[in-house]
Amino acid sequence: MKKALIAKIFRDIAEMLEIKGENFFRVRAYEKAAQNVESLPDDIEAFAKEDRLKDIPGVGKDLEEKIKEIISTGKLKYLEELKKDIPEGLLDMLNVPGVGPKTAKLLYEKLDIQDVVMLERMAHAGKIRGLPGMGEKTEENILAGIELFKKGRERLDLKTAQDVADGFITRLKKLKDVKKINPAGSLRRMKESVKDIDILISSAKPEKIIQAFTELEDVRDVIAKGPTKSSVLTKDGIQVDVRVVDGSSYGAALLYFTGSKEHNIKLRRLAIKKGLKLNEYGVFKGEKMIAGKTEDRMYKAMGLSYIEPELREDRGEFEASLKGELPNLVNIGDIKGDLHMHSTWSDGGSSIEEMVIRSRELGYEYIAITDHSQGLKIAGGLNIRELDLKRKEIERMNKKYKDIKILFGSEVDIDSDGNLDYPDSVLKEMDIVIGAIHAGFKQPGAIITKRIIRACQNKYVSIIAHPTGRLWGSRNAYDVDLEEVFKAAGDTNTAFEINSFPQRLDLNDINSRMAKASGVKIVINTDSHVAGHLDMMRFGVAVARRGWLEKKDVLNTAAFDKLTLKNLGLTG
Ligand code: DGT
Ligand code: CA
Repeated sequence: MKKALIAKIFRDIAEMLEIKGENFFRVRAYEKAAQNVESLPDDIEAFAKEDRLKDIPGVGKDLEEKIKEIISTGKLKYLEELKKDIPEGLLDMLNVPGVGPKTAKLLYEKLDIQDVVMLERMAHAGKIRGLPGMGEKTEENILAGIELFKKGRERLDLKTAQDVADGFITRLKKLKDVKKINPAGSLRRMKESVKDIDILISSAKPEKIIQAFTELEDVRDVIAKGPTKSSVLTKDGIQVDVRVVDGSSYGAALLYFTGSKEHNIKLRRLAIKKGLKLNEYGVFKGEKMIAGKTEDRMYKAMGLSYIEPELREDRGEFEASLKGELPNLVNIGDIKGDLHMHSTWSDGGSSIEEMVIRSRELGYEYIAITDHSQGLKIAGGLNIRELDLKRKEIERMNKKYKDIKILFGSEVDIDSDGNLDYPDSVLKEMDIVIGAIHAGFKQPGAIITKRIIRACQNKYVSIIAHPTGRLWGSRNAYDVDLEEVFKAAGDTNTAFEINSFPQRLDLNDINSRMAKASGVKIVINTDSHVAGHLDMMRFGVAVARRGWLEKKDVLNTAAFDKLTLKNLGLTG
């Protein structure tokens, strides 16, 4: 918990300094420190006790003192000082796509805009177009950005939801009267975004459990409280609902509260057709309860085989279950390697060796280090000379760590015409080439589609990364014709990525399923920028499962000598 707080304070400082127009390097120093603190594998309080804070990259004397202050007081005087000059609402405004520190500063100084609500009002009133360098188009962009910002706020990304749920479940599990406990709702179905968190408990003492739940440290408000259920808001304003049921109905309740609503409705209809009654307590034949304890028995009582939570969206799972044709979904344990990650060679925060060490801990057989390409200057893209040095480092690492194969690659920018950012002669020397779009998102659909198709046609491009470009809360998917693109992928044997980053999850569930139907192979990657990100793989796997993918549909479930990526193995 402390790590997240420290990282947040450092990021707030970085943004405040940026608004104040401070030196770029000071701003970056705080951002880097935030990233490095976050990715620490250990508890930072233990680190501080052992006097090892300075071992964290980017943390010197000054930041060490600041971390200590946050650990002991829960806040930082320096940030409180900065807040006197800059209203906190301005920081929130930076979360609106299209509003950077310079714009925020200008809006504040000229129009006294202090938060997103005022920003929206002024943009609607046409007051922003009068400022230097701004016009009607800027106003339109700001309003569109606010829409995205609001959408991002309405629902939580999957990782945040899971972290919050884990925090509650860990504490609730410690109560001695809790027999079983599970997340339910959209979180259990691993939907890419979650509105509120549902937790189901079986216990013989519901009132005691509910009382303890409402008294947990993270609870800010109790919205509703009854003998067997309660809803609360956390300190961050996230709603958590807990329900306590008897063990004999646990399966029925879990089924009901996992949803989706559409799945439930269809299930109840099916029960009626069979002359049965279904509710959150069980399946009944007349007055007699014939199932309720486990979900498996519930499904069986209705003549169905067990349906995994990720499939419960009424997207054909009943038909498949009745025919015995449900997919055997890919599991996190099937993943043998991660083929998209960055290192300190470009914009990552961990060295190649640190990435290797964490990947070995995860049990991977292979990874690809795929830093950005030369044109992407803001992300520290590598020029051709640097590529050579990087390759040598990878060779050294391969000698040092014999139990994992480290592939030399790059995430190569696809330019606005569909050309790749290195010449073929350079691409040819790589083990793996990932093509990705990083600019020109607003081009017409036909052009973006053509760009990606051209990249697929390059014989060295093995994978297209984050194929639709959407970024949670800040950027909609670009207008790309996936049907066309998947056709080209099939023709050229190019794999498509499911990017596991919670803000991306791109391809998403529906598009992944469509890729499979078009015969396109999928790779699930993390696109890690620090070693700690490698653990995000589970979110990409969740998307794949929601997309009905099996082990055989996902290339990086293969052992290294069976890896069938286009162009892999052509080089040394
Ligand atoms: P969310 O919270 O919007 O991300 O999505 P869910 O699926 O978690 O929805 P939520 O929290 O409103 O309800 C949890 C589950 O309870 C839902 O997945 C299915 C069940 N449920 C809720 N309302 C209804 C309903 O009106 N009819 C039926 N059949 N089931 C419902
Ligand atoms: Ca929910």
